[in-house]
Amino acid sequence: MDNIRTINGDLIARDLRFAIVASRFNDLVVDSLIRGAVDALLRHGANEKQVEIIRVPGAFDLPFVVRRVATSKRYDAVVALGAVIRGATPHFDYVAGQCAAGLARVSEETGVPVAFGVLTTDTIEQALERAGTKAGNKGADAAVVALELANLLRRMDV
Ligand code: INI
Repeated sequence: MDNIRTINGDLIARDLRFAIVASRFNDLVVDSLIRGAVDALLRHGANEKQVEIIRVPGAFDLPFVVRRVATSKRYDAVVALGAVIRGATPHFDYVAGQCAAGLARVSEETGVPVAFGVLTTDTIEQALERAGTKAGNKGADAAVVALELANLLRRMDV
């Protein structure tokens, strides 16, 4: 193991630029995810000029806008934030499924890291637990992943 070259992305924001693309739907939850993401980036050395926040109506609308953001060449990584909360109909499955699949596709096809910070929960309580209360803040977690992936890409020579 000692002789095997290992490449890791570090967690230093340096001169990297980040877009946080976040939905307004369930904004009580999503606003906390945004606060967590911004706080994580700033605490890892970013300044406020390195971060931009773009709001979209709902989680279903994230992939469309994230694709435009990712192809703009203005950002090293994207943090996609939202909250899809199950209701009485199958609507949840369409919104959550298309959102997750669309974001994965954008990341793969553009080569720009897109961290998935979209909560998919059965209840509002479960969402709030993951937005800065007892289960942490998934917005902050996604921001750290975006940071690591952006640094990893810079370090990889492929
Ligand atoms: N959008 C969400 O972000 N979360 C939800 O829970 C949600 N539900 O349940 O309907 C939701 N719907 C709106 C959707 O994302 C789009 O904005 C809409 O369909 C227009 O494209």
